[in-house]
Amino acid sequence: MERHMEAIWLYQFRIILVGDSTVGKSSLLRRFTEGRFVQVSDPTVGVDFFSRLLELEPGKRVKLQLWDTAGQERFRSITQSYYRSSVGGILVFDVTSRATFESCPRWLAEARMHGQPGRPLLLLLGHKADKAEERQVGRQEAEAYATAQGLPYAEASALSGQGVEEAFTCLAKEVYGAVKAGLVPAGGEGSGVTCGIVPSTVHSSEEARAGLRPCAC
Ligand SMILES: Nc1nc2c(ncn2[C@@H]2O[C@H](COP(=O)(O)OP(=O)(O)OP(=O)(O)O)[C@@H](O)[C@H]2O)c(=O)[nH]1
Ligand SMILES: [Mg+2]
Repeated sequence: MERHMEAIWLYQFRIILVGDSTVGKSSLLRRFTEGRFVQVSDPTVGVDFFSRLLELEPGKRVKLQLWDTAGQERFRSITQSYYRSSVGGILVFDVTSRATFESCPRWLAEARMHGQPGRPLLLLLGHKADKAEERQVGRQEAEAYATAQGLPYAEASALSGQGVEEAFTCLAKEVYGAVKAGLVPAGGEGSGVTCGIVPSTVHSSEEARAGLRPCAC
């Protein structure tokens, strides 16, 4: 019974992670979905997939379908094809590498060009915040850039775990708010939002399994 209840979520959001190679996208996703840091991380080839449930308000859970893209230039065309069906995204740079911050306008332009109008909703993330002495990009500067672009800003470290939960929660709440406000279509073809099962209306695990209850939207 408990296992089936675990599967209940209100919405599923398709989220894409982008940013230069080695900024730590895969490490961040491993920390968020597996709760651990893996020291040696190979460059992502093409695209990888992770998922996790997140409780945004008591009893209101969403499932995040997380697409980990490759930062290497040769995979750009593959990455581009994922913007269209994503409702949210995290644009990651490494706070100890100025070059990765300077690439952000290019990533942003690409997301805006290949996504649907107004989507994906993006969050800018300054990563590897544990390496304070090696910083090349200050928090204020990054925050100012994010604000100018209309994006929320967060900092995190996959190594220490600092700020990781908060960053994903912040983005998921942005998306949830947009869905509730009707700014993003829920359940439409390629919208990046799938309607799930409303926990309060599920009466038995059989119904939950069969997906017999109405959609939340
Ligand atoms: N100090 C520190 N190092 C990190 C952190 N996250 C990742 N790294 C290291 O950064 C390197 C690159 O990490 P990845 O997660 O593979 O980077 P990526 O963005 O997925 O790279 P691509 O798949 O090529 O796009 C690895 O050596 C990680 O161990 C962090 O939070 N702090
Ligand atoms: Mg990777």
